[in-house]
Amino acid sequence: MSYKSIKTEIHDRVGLIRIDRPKALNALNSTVMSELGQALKVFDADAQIGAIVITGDSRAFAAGADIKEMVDATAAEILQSEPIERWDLIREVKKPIIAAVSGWCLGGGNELAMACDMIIASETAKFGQPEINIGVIPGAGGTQRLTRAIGKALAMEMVLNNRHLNAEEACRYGLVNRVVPEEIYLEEALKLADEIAKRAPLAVRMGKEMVNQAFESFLAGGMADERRSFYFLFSTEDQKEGMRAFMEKREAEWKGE
Ligand code: DAK
Repeated sequence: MSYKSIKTEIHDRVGLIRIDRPKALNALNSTVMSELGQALKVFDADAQIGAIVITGDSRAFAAGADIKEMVDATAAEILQSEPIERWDLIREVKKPIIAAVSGWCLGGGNELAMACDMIIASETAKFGQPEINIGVIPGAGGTQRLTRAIGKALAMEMVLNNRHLNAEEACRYGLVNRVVPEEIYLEEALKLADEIAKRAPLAVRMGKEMVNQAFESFLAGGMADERRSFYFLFSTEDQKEGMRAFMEKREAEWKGE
């Protein structure tokens, strides 16, 4: 299968997906989200594949959803847009997914990494939920999974004041599994995926499902509420101003309306 904005490879029993929009710091536009969904489905259905790795490049895992694509969206359009289904699809994948993260891991990028089952970070990884800078909030788990992973105090700072975590902090606070030098972060993720892929497939599947159940009880309600708040913000002037200011490379002027 050939894709436009991602690349896929098979390493023995591991399926690798690389997000491939380096000029836009791998911002997750609808093509990426749609292709990511397709690739995950293909690997999940392939009996030869036992685990999946998602990565970007050394500069960015992904700097968030594509702001240029969202700037003029209305609340109704965002609510009806097909990529929402893609954000949900990752939760349906039965095989373990490891995010191999280097560089920027922001907004929707961090939400994508957190939707994976484990995160291997390079020393240069930087995690954040900067949506507040552009007049919105996280819309794909950034207020929910993040809070569960690192606790309320830090999650508040990240969501309300764009506090970033460096790789060492992200590891200390439980967001990532481990931090390794940039030269080997992908290799390390592939190695971990390969080890898991060789284990008893049904036990791995049940193990993933059960750990997620422990982590995600009550998550669905929280995700739905988060998404409604996110949609609502697309009916505000501040969302338009925030996203336009990003594109025009200037400071936003907030009106609170
Ligand atoms: N979208 C589009 N383009 C982006 C981008 C993004 N998120 N991030 C970076 N780029 C582009 C820049 O515009 C620039 O393009 P050109 O100007 O060269 O054409 C290029 O990538 C390189 O970026 P910079 O020149 O800005 O690079 P710097 O090293 O100076 O800065 C940075 C790196 C990561 C600090 C900066 O690029 C930045 O602040 N980026 C935006 C980060 C951000 O705000 N991310 C959150 C986006 S909102 C949904 C659920 C969830 C979401 C959406 C929908 N549904 C359920 C429907 C998620 C929303 C978000 O993620």
